[in-house]
Amino acid sequence: MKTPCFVSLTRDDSARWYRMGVDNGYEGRYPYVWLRDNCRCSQCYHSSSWQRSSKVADLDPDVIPSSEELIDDGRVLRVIWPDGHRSEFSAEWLNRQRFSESEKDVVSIPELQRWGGELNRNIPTFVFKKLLQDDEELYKWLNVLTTKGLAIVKDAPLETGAGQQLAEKVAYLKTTIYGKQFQVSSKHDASNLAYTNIALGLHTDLPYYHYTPGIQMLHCIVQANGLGGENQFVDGLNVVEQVKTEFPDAYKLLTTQNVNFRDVGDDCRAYHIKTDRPIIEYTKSDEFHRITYNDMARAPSMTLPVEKVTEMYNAIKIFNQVMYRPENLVQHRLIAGQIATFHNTRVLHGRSAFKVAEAGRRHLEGGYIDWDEAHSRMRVLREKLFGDKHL
Ligand code: OGA
Ligand code: NM2
Ligand code: ZN
Ligand code: ZN
Repeated sequence: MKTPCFVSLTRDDSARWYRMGVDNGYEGRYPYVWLRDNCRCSQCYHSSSWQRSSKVADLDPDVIPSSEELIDDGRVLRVIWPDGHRSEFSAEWLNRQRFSESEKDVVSIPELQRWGGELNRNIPTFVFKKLLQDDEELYKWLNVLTTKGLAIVKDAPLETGAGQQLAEKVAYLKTTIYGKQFQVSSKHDASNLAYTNIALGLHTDLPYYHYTPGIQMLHCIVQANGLGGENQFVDGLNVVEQVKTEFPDAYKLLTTQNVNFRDVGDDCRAYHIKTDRPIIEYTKSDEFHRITYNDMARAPSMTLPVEKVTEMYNAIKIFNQVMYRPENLVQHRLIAGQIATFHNTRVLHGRSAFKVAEAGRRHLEGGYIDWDEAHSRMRVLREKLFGDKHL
């Protein structure tokens, strides 16, 4: 692609910005203060850290440049400031900085793909070894987790540590009160219902954390040799859309009223964690943010006004019924060597009760990765694979 050049430059001192035309047809407005704040000279910008070294204390928000010129055949804008300081900006760089017209970050605000029962026997699948060896494959897997929120990784070794290997291709495992990685098997005096053979209804993990983990991995090392132990998955986004159109009153409660979650006990250490928030959360700009749903960990104490309790339970029940509609549900019985990987705060997961015969047992190893680091890895991979650049 040809490097862009400026073809026009006009001052607007009352608005305090330049209007600049680029030879690709784009016309942008570049506020003076923003240009001054983003001077890339070595006094203002520390290039090896990609960080600003100038300070707002020295910045005049109303600054008006003394003069400006296009140099290098329009490829560079040079600005002289009232104190004599000089800044140079390449057209290529300014062309990518388009303020409100900036393209959305494809990594953190992707086109979300809703799904339902059609993923039965059709869950996107990746091969463990390939993910460790091939960056393009790694990007594809992370991209599926970002857009759909569910993927199976198959052919992993039948021993603990596979999840950690995968996590370390992205970043690292997130440690929680259940440890860096955790062993899901039936235990005496279980610290969590997950560590029994009882069914787990559809849920998101660690709803009682403010910093709930973003991605979950469940690596099947041994599946139950008796009946049961299947997993269920549902696209929470799909559920939210159905609740929104069919049950607007319930939707309103679920998006506005906080629900309390808590976890008390002793695992790696004694703990008592709690928080409260709405089951459905959207961002200020109306982007889907997250779902928090977990019957096991809903707290007995409720911050909700007592008058609202019964209608809240009705709303929760509606959410639950929509989740379990057969057309929304995906069932999958993991086989040893498969790792279920999913967006923990979008895709709800559950498990059927199970039985083991004789000396059998069921053993999954679990671990979490956070989205900040997964997104970071995706951006770095995009730079490498597709030539994406940062500003
Ligand atoms: C969990 C969980 C599912 C399973 O440990 O949080 O949901 O299949 N486990 O045991
Ligand atoms: N474990 C598996 O959020 C939960 O309590 C579900 C989490 C114990 C880490 C289980
Ligand atoms: Zn400077
Ligand atoms: Zn779980």
